[in-house]
Amino acid sequence: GPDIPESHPRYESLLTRHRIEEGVDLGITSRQGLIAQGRGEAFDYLLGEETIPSADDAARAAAAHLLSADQPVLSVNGNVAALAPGEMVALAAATGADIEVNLFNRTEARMERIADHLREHGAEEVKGLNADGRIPGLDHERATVDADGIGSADVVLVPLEDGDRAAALAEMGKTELVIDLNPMSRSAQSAAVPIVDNLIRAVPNMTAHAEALAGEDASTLENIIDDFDADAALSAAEERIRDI
Ligand code: PTJ
Repeated sequence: GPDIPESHPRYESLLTRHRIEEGVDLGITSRQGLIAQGRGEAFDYLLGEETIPSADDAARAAAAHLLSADQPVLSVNGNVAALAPGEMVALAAATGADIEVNLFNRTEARMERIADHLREHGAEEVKGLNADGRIPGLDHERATVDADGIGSADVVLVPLEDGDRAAALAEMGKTELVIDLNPMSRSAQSAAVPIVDNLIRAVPNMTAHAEALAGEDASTLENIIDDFDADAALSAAEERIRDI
């Protein structure tokens, strides 16, 4: 692993960078993923590198959505696989969701490496390799999904999603949960639940909320979902960024 002293003021950020670099070396993360990470870090810095209260509310609402869903799916790309593979497996276990590899720059080699990587981190079934479904309104490669995965899901978690695909999934009527550090990104704007937080913090936080809510009845979950206001969450994040 990296030789970074834990006392370093930017320990977490350096560790995260190392994971992304390693992801590229392993053929899991795309080179564009490095750029995406840099963009995310800038927003994280402006947010104070912490989970702000509105993002915690969003993580709880997202957990309630996953627990209430008929067919929830967690989408994993090259950045997510490098940064939080075990954490995604834990979230899937806590919510009963499926995991599907879904890439912006799709190559068979990267699909398979990511699926293997997830299995090494405890995933039992990894979807995405059948590629027998389509998201309407996108070009062939970017539209490809599994028919029995994202294709028929009612609730989808799309962390770090590209804006076009986020909009196309919302257009299909799916309830979209997005993790994105940029509250002004089109993905965050098209989400039913935008979680403006670092993936590294947001995924374990969602799992903790899901575990805490596991025994609740359907109407309690429904109230949590109804009380969540996406526009207010985006405004709160933007205010936090501007006020620093
Ligand atoms: O592996 P692939 O081929 O599916 O490609 C994945 C990336 C992320 C490279 C691809 O989807 C892409 O290019 O995404 P964008 O358009 O750069 O958008 C990524 C968004 O995620 C940006 O709004 C970033 O601010 C945000 N982001 C980056 N790192 C993090 C993040 N949000 C939360 N946590 C992060 N660690």
